[in-house]
Amino acid sequence: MSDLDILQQQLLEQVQKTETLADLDAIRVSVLGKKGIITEKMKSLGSMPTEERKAAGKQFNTIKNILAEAIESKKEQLEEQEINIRLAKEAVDITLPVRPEKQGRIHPLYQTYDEIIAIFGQMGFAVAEGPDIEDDFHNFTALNTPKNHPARQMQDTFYLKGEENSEKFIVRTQTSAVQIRTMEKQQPPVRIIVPGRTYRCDSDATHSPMFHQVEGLIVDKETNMAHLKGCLIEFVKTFFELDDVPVRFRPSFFPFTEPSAEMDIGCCRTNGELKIGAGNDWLEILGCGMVHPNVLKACHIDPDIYQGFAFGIGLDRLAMLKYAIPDVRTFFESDLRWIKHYGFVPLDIPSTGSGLSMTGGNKR
Ligand code: 2U9
Repeated sequence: MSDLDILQQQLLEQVQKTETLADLDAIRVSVLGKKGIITEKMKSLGSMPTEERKAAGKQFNTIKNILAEAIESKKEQLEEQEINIRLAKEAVDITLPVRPEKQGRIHPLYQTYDEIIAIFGQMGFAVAEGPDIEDDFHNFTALNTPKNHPARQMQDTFYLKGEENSEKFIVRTQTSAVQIRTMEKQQPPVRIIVPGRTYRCDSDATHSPMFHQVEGLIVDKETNMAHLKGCLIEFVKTFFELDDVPVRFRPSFFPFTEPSAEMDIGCCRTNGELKIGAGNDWLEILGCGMVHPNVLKACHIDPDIYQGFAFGIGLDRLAMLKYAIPDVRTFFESDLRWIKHYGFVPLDIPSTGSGLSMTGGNKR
């Protein structure tokens, strides 16, 4: 037996006797690592005479492969052994009580969002969306808003820093820019609602600098004010779950609609409590009007052939009204107690005893 055969024998025995993966890895390093026995032998080849080098190289390679294979198969064996030991030790105790399941809530704002989309969806409106960052043309100019209009001023609109090709960008003050983008791409008939985030420099108990709107638009050949009224009356009845509701349309002004109106619904306020649907008082719900011919022209739609109506609903305010939430700023405070109280349970999951299922808060 040559010295090399003896070395191979000894190393193989060491591998076989190893009992842990850590020990095995230590052997691998001491044999095949950068400074391992076999690696050192390979390095010595350089200083051998050519004849000897050929034969020795072959032998070193063979022993290297044999040892590498032995280490690998021992590794598999030890890994399996370890798994079997763990399986035997870690039995599952099926008598343990289940962990309480934490269930999220739907934010009242997004509950309102979904309800409004569903109501207009039933009336055949498609949902359109667009970017939060807008240019002056889509947010103001195409909407017939003159250059000197107060809405364009810094104290009302958030302007982004810097400009591109001497054009300034803003975060949209209304979702109407999406209707403009839709009409730029699509000739009538158009029947869309546009829900989304909007931004204005305003902050108090009823105004948040970021707020939400749902705007709607119908453009067709025959669309008229009676359609507008019918559509919006149907909407408020369904939204507030009322069989009948007194409504009135007050004349108003928006640059993008002519004529323009604000829609109020009947209500009564007694002892600080608001009851919607009847009474001697009025509550403003939304703004609306017939699309201004200049807006249609800006989108290359002929106002002598087409006309339409549009409306804008402040989503945050509607959610506050329907679900009796007094302060809009609480919407975005991410307070878990708040969302547990005002939030909606997404699915009727049977109680897990966590206290988070169908108790408290809003259940629909
Ligand atoms: C196009 C043409 C017309 C959208 C409209 C209103 C009236 C309106 C407010 C409601 C509460 C904004 O969030 S709020 O403060 N909106 O009163 N919005 S008409 O009119 C359009 C939109 C797009 C192309």
